Amino acid sequence: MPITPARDDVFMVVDLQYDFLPGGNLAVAGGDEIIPLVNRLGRLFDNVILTQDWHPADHVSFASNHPGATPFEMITLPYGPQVLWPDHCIQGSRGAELHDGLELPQAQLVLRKGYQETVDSYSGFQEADRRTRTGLEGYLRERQLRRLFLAGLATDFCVAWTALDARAAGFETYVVADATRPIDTHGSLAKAWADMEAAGVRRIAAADLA
Ligand code: VGL
Ligand code: ZN
Repeated sequence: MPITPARDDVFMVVDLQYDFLPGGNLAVAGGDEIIPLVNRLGRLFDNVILTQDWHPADHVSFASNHPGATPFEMITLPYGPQVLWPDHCIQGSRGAELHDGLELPQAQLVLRKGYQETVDSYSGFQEADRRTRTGLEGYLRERQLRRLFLAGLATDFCVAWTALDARAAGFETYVVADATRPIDTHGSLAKAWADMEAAGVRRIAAADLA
């Protein structure tokens, strides 16, 4: 039985920005392949929201801001472990723009995250300090949206953290696996799927939606 999106369901498209696509500063392999699928899925939903990674140039997650560090190294920050990344999604830069090929004209919210210099934010719901809220939960509740369907980049970071926080907030949460692509560093992909499964996130394929 296909899953048919209802009026109170929402399709959430995570970080489909140039820096995460081939040619970008933190390119996710095959990231561009999901765009046609995301566009097709988007047409099934009345409600679409987008997230946009949005960092200041001096962001704590950039290896370039830690003398001697190299990208993909792990460090410990006051709020816990942090992967250091190449500079990416700098506010106002081309790499931070949403991909032009996205055809989601009905999208209702673009939620920017990771804008605080000292805290990363993979999740659309809360920052990596695990306490600063973005307002997304309140937005979804005020609009009485019920089930979340997630696609975008990257499976094991922004998609997974958003899905886990959606579950923690009590939303029925689906990840459309083939409409995502992973970074996979330090075992992040296997851990992300294990954590999502344990939290009750449902893993589906685009073909399950109609
Ligand atoms: C992401 C690493 C750093 C993501 C964002 O969108 O998954 N990954 N910033
Ligand atoms: Zn980022």
